[in-house]
Amino acid sequence: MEKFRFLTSGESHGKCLTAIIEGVPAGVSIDTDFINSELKRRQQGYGRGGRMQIENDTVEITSGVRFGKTIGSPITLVVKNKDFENWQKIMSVSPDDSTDDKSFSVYRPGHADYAGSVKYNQTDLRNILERSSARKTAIEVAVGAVAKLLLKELNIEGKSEVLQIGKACCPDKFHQEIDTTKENGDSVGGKFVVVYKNLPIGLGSYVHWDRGIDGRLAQAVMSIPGIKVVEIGDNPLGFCGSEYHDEFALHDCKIERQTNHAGGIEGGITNGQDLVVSAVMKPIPTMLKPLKSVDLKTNEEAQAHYERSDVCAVESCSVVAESRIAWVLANEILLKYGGDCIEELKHNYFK
Ligand code: EPS
Repeated sequence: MEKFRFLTSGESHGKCLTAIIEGVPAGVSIDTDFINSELKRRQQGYGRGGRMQIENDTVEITSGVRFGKTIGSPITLVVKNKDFENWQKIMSVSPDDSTDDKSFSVYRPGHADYAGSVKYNQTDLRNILERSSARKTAIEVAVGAVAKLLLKELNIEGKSEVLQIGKACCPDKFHQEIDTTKENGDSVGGKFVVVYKNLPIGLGSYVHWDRGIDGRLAQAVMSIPGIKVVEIGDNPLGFCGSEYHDEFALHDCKIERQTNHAGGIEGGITNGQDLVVSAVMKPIPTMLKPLKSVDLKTNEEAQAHYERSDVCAVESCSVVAESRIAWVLANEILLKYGGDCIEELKHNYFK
């Protein structure tokens, strides 16, 4: 069930990225500077490639907001691709501009190239790269920032932290790990955690398989490009029940817990503890050190395609995950508490 809906469009080197959001109550304060600061956070992180020197992502809001507040109508967000200036002919809509420049036909193992080209019957892998690119997460972060602004009205905030890059588990080793990887012409992934505090008890449900908030969060985070593992709370593998489950105690007649192995969800429902979601991002499949592959045009073995890319994007990915989680939480809050305007939502929420 969705209260909030959004669709995005846009290719990595196309003119712009666009989102239309429906379902945000009227009266939510929209701070454009905040959205832009989230976009900036996503662009940062050690190990990003040359593209991030070109882009300076900022949002343009073209509908749904008036004098700094939502008015209940669909909100349209646009983030321009500055790099489009260099790609106008290559990404042209017109058949008259058709060119092989920047087309490629050797699959990158681990990328969407192979399965995407078979699925969509494309021989120019550029047509797969452009939308499968993580560039689209820029507009998703803008959408997530709107969800975060709604959550802020209810005093709910989240943050993320990188836990591991490659084999390095200690933050002061992260840069060195990325530098070494880059020198080797390779790429590297890692692990991050997102924590949201001050959530109400009762978001999600156990009554149907698709109502569990853990499942919804897992889907939202797993579908970020490059994510291969999502965990809620501590990985229970190897724990006994008596070690893993979070015992209840009474303190001044209030229920308290000393541990939060469950990560804030029991039975597919938020339980009032901090929500803890962690995820593992695989190494980016575009590498200077090419892997063995096949050229779909010649049907001969070849070295995988390389073009400008990132060595590591784990920090950016953690910002994207914060946004996706904000979206899921905002949707669940609207499902539970309802409200066509912020006053109605706050009345229902705080009563
Ligand atoms: C990406 C390739 C790189 C990344 C890009 C994702 O872009 P380019 O091919 O233009 O150098 O920088 O990420 C972004 C553009 C971004 O905004 O995050 C890919 O192929 O997935």
